[in-house]
Amino acid sequence: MVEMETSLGIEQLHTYWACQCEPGSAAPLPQDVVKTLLAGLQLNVLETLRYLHHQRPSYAQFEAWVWERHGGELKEAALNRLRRALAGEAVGAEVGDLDRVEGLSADDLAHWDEHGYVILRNAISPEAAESTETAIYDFLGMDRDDPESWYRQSLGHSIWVPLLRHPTLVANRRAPRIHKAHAQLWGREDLWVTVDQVGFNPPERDNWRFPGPHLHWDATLAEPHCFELQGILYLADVAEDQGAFSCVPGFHRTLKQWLKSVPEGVTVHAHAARTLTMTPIAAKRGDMIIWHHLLPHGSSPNRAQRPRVVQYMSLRPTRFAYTEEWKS
Ligand SMILES: O=C(O)CCC(=O)C(=O)O
Repeated sequence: MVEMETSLGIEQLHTYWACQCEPGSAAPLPQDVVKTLLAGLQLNVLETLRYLHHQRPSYAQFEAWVWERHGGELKEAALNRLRRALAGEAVGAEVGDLDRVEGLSADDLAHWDEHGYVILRNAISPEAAESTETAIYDFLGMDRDDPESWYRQSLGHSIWVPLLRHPTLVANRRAPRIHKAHAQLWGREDLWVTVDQVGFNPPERDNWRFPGPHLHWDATLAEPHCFELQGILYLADVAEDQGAFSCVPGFHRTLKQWLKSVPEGVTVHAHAARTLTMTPIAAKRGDMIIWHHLLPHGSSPNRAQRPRVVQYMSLRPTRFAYTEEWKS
């Protein structure tokens, strides 16, 4: 058994570290607790796993690394909220009282029920969206108005951009309207925001073809099918042909039945690619699309004139139902 010395005072973080760095020394945490732990400490899942597996740090080194991610600015109040939530206490919204925040309308909620996605208009202000868009161009060393610059930087052949903690990204994660809309959909306010990367999907040209993501699920298809949300924030207007987020609306209601129609010997993904058609979702600068994780979804080729620039984020409560078995 590994001794726990801690300055953050979060027992589950020690367990998480032990499971990654000294396998077999501790019983794994439930998946929802891991997600809450990492989101509550504002850690990105991939960067954390990479650090633990490549560096094999001591627990003290791991805690020091967690502090460094935030320039030492992990606030005691935020840590306390996380400690209390992980101990099973009720906690409120991260961004304070949501009662007077305008969220999704009755029409939005009806759209959600039918289609499994909703556009949260003005999730952040157009000004905030534009500053984030600028931060992403700066990070990439590109000029918004110089198409040649959009293809200069090598990100590998990918639309993902590993920018995680620019102050504008951090501020967007705290947007009250985003927390309110997710609280309405989850039916609770004890939500934790993921620290996800951003996206840059430039117009296709001869030496740059859309690399995906094509139609996929980020959810297990094993039953029971549980509820979870995913989200994308448009940082500039996106037209349908501009690399828009795409999904199969309403599929959360028919997935179970559809799975029965997959022919013997054919994979679910091959059958989906052959038989399902995604709808591209246009929206404005500052709008957020929130979708049910059972909707097959992906991005799409950009056949317009300007790049699509986005920030990804998901909000989840402290504890939630999930299915252990992974089936794709
Ligand atoms: O970037 C997009 O439009 C799609 C994002 C996506 O596929 C995902 O977040 O899983």
